Amino acid sequence: MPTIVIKLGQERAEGYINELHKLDPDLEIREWPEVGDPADVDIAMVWKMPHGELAKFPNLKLIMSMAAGVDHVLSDPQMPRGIPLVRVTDAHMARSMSHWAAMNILRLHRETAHYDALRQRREWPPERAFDADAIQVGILGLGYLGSHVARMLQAMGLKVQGWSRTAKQLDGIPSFQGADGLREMAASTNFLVCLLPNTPATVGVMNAALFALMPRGSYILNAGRGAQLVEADLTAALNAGQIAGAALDVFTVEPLPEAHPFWDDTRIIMTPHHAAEVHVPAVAATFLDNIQRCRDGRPLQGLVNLEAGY
Ligand code: NDP
Ligand code: OXD
Repeated sequence: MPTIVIKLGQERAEGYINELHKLDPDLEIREWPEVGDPADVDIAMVWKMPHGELAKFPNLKLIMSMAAGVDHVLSDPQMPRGIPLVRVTDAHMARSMSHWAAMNILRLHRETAHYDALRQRREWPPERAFDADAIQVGILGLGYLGSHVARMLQAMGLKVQGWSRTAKQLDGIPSFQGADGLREMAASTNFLVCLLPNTPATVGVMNAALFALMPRGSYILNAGRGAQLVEADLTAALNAGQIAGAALDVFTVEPLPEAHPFWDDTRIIMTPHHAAEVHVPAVAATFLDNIQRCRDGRPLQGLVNLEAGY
């Protein structure tokens, strides 16, 4: 039987532990930092494990990220090398990310913050029309989540295009690659949705130069990682009217520091890294399946390409 060490950010991991024990009551699961003898541990299930801790398990055979993103593991300078890393790919998560994107595109398009403010003042504004056909979504990252989001937005009747490292064949969704492709897509996108992984190549991808290519009065949505947005460039673009509003779920520093200017900026809709939720029973079942696969030497689900960094 494998021994699993589990660490779920700031939270207790009992939800996962219960689900794993429902599936296999014999599993030995130790919640960090109560790890016992580190030499017993062969599987690590982690979200935001403090750096340096994974290196303390000499017999580790598999690392499982309890998130879709793996930057929390790969940024650990002491991450043990040569051990497979798998991540969450969960249909429930993809659906809830799609809801986050749809909700915020519509909130920004329909200017709900403005109408909420009018309501507070008991003001009944003059009639006006909102043209849904004017929405052109561009998604940065057409991977597991980005492609689900693209299809859901398309099913809502929105025009959608996307940018990724490799070309995609998604019916009715133009696919762009490379620096030229990004510029071309930005020029015809007024709702830019970021669902990229955090890698050296994606840091700062949403910056003043990119905003300047977009039509005036465009919107930015980020549920990828905070590092992909140059936050000061967003504020400057909002002040200049180049960008009309934003919806952010991820930030350079999380939790967002109390003194951060975004807190008071009503042009920015904020959610606290809650865009997508996982379905714990489904994810626990996939993790258990991966443990079995690892033991049998079969291909793993959600295997991360360590070279690409996602
Ligand atoms: P995937 O690995 O399935 O998709 C990543 C996509 O980004 C792929 O299409 C990939 O291209 C593209 N990409 C990567 N690097 C580049 C690059 N340099 N240039 C252009 N495109 C690039 O990941 P997921 O869709 O599952 O998740 C994406 C990210 O979403 C996660 O890494 C995480 O940071 C974030 N996330 C945030 C959550 C939240 O609650 N806010 C929840 C879950 C995830 P290609 O297809 O060609 O490889
Ligand atoms: C993430 C997640 O990667 O919540 O942010 O899965």
